[in-house]
Amino acid sequence: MNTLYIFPAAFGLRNASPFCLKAEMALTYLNIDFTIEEVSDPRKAPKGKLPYMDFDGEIVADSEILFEYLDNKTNGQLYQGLSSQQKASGIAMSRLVEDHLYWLMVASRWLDDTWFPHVSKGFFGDMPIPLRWIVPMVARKQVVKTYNLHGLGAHSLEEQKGFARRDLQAINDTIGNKQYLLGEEISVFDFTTAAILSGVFDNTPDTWLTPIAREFPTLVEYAERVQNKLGVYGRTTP
Ligand SMILES: N[C@@H](CCC(=O)N[C@@H](CS)C(=O)NCC(=O)O)C(=O)O
Repeated sequence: MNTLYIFPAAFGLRNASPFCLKAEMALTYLNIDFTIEEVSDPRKAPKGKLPYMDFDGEIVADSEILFEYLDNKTNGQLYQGLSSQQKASGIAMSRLVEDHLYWLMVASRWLDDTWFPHVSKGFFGDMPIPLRWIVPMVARKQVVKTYNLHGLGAHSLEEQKGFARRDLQAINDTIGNKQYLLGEEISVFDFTTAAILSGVFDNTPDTWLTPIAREFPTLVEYAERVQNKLGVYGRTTP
């Protein structure tokens, strides 16, 4: 029995975490049977974050470590056909989207006073009062702290928008006229990139990041192409 643990649906997203979505994409791509279990409190996860996976009692936590595990388990099917240069470009892109753009997406949801109520309702709305009031504020403080430690929190909103636009431009220019990041064939790095873009385009309502990303029609089409190809969507209704 293979079980993937992810967050419950929230603010228009069936799979609210890009790390969870990319894991789901990889499992689907490899035709691996799995069931999904929702976890509301990531502190219960082995590394305090989602996703993690249970393969018949063998626990694998972290989406990139899961990719390595799946690649080994399938005799190299996940990274199959990629040159070392393509793999290097893919890893570099993953770092850009997951260690930089991801945090701007988090800030656009959690740190914007007008958007935070959607986080609060989506993630904590089922809690009993007074936890429903207290826990979101505590969690938000933790996000503020992490964002400041990352360094992005030192910048004005306009400067953060500038960073976001340059990240998105870089993804846009990497795709160029190709169907996918690395060429005409889908690769594991498209799961990582499209999962983040789905989180930017499909959270409802738009955050401040969404219209910046929509300045790049290539990215809108690309995110759809990857999700359509796999039949795995970040949003609630495909
Ligand atoms: N490096 C991890 C990152 C996972 C991650 O950051 N997950 C977030 C959700 S998008 C999480 O569980 N956050 C909960 C927390 O930090 O308390 C991976 O690739 O799986």
